[in-house]
Amino acid sequence: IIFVNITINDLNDNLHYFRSNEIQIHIPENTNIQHRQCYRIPNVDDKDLSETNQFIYELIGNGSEKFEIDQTIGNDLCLRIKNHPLDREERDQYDHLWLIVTDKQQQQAKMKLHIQVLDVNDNSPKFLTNLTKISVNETFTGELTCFQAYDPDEGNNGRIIYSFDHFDDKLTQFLYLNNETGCLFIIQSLLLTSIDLIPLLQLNNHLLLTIRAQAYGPRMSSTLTAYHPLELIIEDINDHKPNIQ
Ligand SMILES: [Ca+2]
Ligand SMILES: [Ca+2]
Ligand SMILES: [Ca+2]
Ligand SMILES: [Ca+2]
Repeated sequence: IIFVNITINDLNDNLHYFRSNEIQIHIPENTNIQHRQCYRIPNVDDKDLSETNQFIYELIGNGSEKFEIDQTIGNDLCLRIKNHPLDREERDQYDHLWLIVTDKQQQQAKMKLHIQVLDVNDNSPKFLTNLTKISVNETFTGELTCFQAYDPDEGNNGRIIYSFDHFDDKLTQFLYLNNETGCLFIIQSLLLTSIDLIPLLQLNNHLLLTIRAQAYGPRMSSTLTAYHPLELIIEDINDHKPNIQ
C-alpha cells in the first residue's frame, strides 16, 4: 500500500461579488471622528480561499474623499469618516459613491453606497431683523412688528419658539408675543399715565424688552438660544385737556 499525499492548490477561479447592488447607511452629523466609528458594510463573497483572494478596496465618486474603507470587523468592511466631521447643513446626502473591490487579476465587483447624514440640533436660531428701536404712539393697539429668526436645522431642530426674556407679569395686559410667528402685538394702549406701566418705564417713556428665540427640538447645549433687544419708545399724545383752575 502506498500512501500519497495530494495537496490541491487553490486557484483564483471564482469571481467575487457583493450580495446586493447597493446599501443605505445613516450617519448622524455629530459623529465624533476621533472615535473612528465603524459603519458596517457586508464584504464580497468568494468561493476561493482568502489567501488566494487579495483584494484592493476603493471608494470612488463625488464626496468619497470624506470616507474610508477598511476590513477590520470579521468579514464585514468598515466605513469610517476620514478627517473632517460631517455637517448636514452643508451636505445631507452622498449618493453617488461606489465601493470597488479589485482582485489580483484586475477583476472587479462593485456596490453603490447611499449615505444619508442625519440631522442633529447643532445650530442656534439667528434673528433676521436688527430693528432694536421702535417708536409707538401711546394710544396704538395692533400688530407692532414681527421678529423672525432662522435656524438651518431640520424639522423640530429648526423650529423656533419665541418668548420674552425677563418679562414683568404686569406687561402681559399690554403686550402679546405670538410664540410661533414672533409677531408682537400691543393689546392695550401703553398710556404713559397708566399706573401699571409707570413703574416699568425707563426715562419716563422707554420700555426695554428682550425677545428670545429658542430651538424647539432637544437642545445639545444652552447656547442654542438667541436674544434680541428691543427698546420701545412710547410717544406721548396730548390726550389730556389742560387742567385750568
Ligand atoms: Ca476569487
Ligand atoms: Ca451641522
Ligand atoms: Ca437648531
Ligand atoms: Ca443640524
